[in-house]
Amino acid sequence: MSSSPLKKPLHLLSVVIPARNEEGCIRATVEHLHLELKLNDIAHEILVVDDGSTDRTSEILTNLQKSIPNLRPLRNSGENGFGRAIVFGLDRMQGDAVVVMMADESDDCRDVVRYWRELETGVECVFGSRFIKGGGTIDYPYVKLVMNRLVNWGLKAIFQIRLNDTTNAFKAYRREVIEGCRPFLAPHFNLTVELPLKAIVRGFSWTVIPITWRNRRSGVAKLKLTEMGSRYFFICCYVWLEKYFSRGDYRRKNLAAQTFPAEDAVPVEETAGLKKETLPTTGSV
Ligand SMILES: Nc1nc2c(ncn2[C@@H]2O[C@H](COP(=O)(O)OP(=O)(O)O)[C@@H](O)[C@H]2O)c(=O)[nH]1
Ligand SMILES: [Mg+2]
Repeated sequence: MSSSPLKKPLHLLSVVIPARNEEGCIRATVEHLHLELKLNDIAHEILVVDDGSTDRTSEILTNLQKSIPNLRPLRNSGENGFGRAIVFGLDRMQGDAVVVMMADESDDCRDVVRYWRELETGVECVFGSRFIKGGGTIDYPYVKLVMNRLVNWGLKAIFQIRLNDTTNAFKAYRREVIEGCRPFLAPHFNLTVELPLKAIVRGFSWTVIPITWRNRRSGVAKLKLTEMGSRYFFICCYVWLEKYFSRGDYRRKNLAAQTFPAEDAVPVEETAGLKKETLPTTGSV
């Protein structure tokens, strides 16, 4: 996708990392990320949002801040939850764009740099996919992988999108997208789908790049599919209803003033009174 001189230039990247009981890996996650961004001359702040850790996560972060001034450890004093923690960070970020990243070293810091470079071209959201050429996973638990492929296939079909890794939280957004997708309803892991689906449904531009993921080596995985299934279903229904029945009430207001050059603009097709989008993507999704 070509760059747009009209698009607001980016100066500061915020990385929001939810963390709960991650004493075994939080130091390495923050140190590696900071180093990678520094080496690539990307001005950044790292917001780690802890809400309810009972281990040394908080203490480690406070100590780490002495050597990494870009780190802002936050503690969500309200109700706990993965989604709530991320929104707590989004409410406090100072950057012009944000990458949501996990604390357990499953996401690759070099992909954060790639996200930033894509955002700099003018696109409003960058979605990584582990399931396109160039992407990959290491040690993905089999049951989760099967569920993941089924759910993502379903989302592709019902939202008519060419994105095959919607359910992964590790994605990048310009600030306008975050503001344009409020209010956020998902308090738990279901925020991982609310964010990208709403961004797409509300008309923000997006692109897909390959990313890699590896399973955690310390700590415990917190996602419980049995507890989250109905919550994912609820949030998908909510965004789907918005897409087809809200008559565009929540879509970004300045679609006509899209700052992409004509060849990159979001084509909007009128189909039986409904708006169908074909969004610009890279990769074979
Ligand atoms: N702040 C906060 N972070 C959470 C919560 N649940 C999970 N996380 C973090 O969210 C990320 C993803 O969780 P993880 O256990 O790796 O999920 P899984 O690998 O998909 O099972 C990790 O960085 C966790 O520390 C929560 O309730 N609050
Ligand atoms: Mg994980």
